[in-house]
Order: sequence, then structure tokens, then C-alpha cells
Amino acid sequence: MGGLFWPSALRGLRGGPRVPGRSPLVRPGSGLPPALKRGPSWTRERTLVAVKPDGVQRRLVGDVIRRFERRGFTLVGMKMLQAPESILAEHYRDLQRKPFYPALIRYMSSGPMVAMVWEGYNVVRASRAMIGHTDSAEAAPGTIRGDFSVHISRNVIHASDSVEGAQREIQLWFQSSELVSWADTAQHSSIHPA
Ligand code: IDP
Ligand code: MG
Repeated sequence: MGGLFWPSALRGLRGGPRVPGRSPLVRPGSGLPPALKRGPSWTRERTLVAVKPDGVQRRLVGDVIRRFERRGFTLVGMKMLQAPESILAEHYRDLQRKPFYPALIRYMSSGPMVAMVWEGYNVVRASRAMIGHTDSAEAAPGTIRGDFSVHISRNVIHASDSVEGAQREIQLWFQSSELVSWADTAQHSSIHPA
């Protein structure tokens, strides 16, 4: 083995012929065509997903994370917290006049929740499809609400319903320093075309 390896290594040190692209000094990806070096052409869409207090109590955090990871989305932020009423009031500001609003705020602040930011191609629309209908009774089997909940007032999970809403909610729940941008280390994404 050593006899096969060392002569070629020494040739490299002496400035002899080298195999193109094999130098350890070549940065990964630098041999790629310009279009592939730039990174993904799709917009880095992000959404807020939260496992609500009932989901945490029922130990469903892992199931939720697994579904989003398996779908191919990227986790860029996550924290557990007992939500302050002030944040919940801002989060659900459009529902303030609904009869169920006081009970909703009580329930959402009743115990810890896990807030996450997921990133990926069309993640806002896809995550709404993954969580299912607001009313658990209407939620299709296979969706998170359809698989894990029976009542609209204990529907396990939140996901932003529009790109604009997602931006607002992410800023409400996370400091920008709490979000981590990272990309596939593979030169060719196995999730979607670059
Ligand atoms: P969404 O969570 O699917 O986006 P929204 O209409 O934004 O649904 O409502 C926010 C949350 O308020 C729901 O997830 C649910 O927890 C609660 N909610 C909505 N409608 C009702 C209701 O009629 N009774 C009790 N709780 C409700
Ligand atoms: Mg909503």
C-alpha cells in the first residue's frame, strides 16, 4: 500500500505532474461551473413552526421535528419557552375579537412550547399542508393534526400561513442572532436542484 502511495505523493512534492482537482488546497466546489457555485437559485423561504403546549405535554416534539427533517426542510432556529402573554397577543392579534380568544391565550401560555424556524423550498405552503386543517376533525389522516389531535382548541402545532406572516412571526419569536444559516455540505443537494 505504502509502496503504491508514496512515489505519487513525492512526485507531487517535487512539482511533477498532478491529477487535476485532487490538490488538498482546492476548496470544495471551486471546480464547479459558476451556476452551481452560487448556491440555490430558489428563495430561502422560512416559516415559524411551534409545537403548542399540548404537543409538548404529549411528547410530540420529536415526531414533529422528524416529519420536517424527513421532508427535507432545514432547521435554522429552535427554542423552548413558556410564552409571555404579550407575545401571544401580538402573534394572535387578528383573532382578538373571536369568542375563543381568551381561552386560546390561556392555553397557549399554560406550559412550555417549542418554537422553530424551518427553511426550504416553498416551506410556508408545504408546512401548512403537513400540519393539516385548523379543525382537527377536518384534518386529513397523515397530517400532524389529523394524526395527533381531535379538537380545534388542542391542535398540537402552529405554522405560519403566508410568507409575509412568517416574516412577522419569526421576528416576533426570534432574535436574528438566534437563527443559524447553514447549507448542505454536499456539492449537489440531495433535496432539490440547486
Ligand atoms: P391556524 O392555527 O390553522 O392558522 P387560526 O384560524 O389562525 O388557525 O387560529 C389560530 C388558533 O386558534 C388555532 O390553531 C386554534 O388553536 C385556535 N382556534 C381557532 N378557531 C378556534 C375555535 O373555533 N375554537 C377554539 N379554538 C380555535
Ligand atoms: Mg393562523
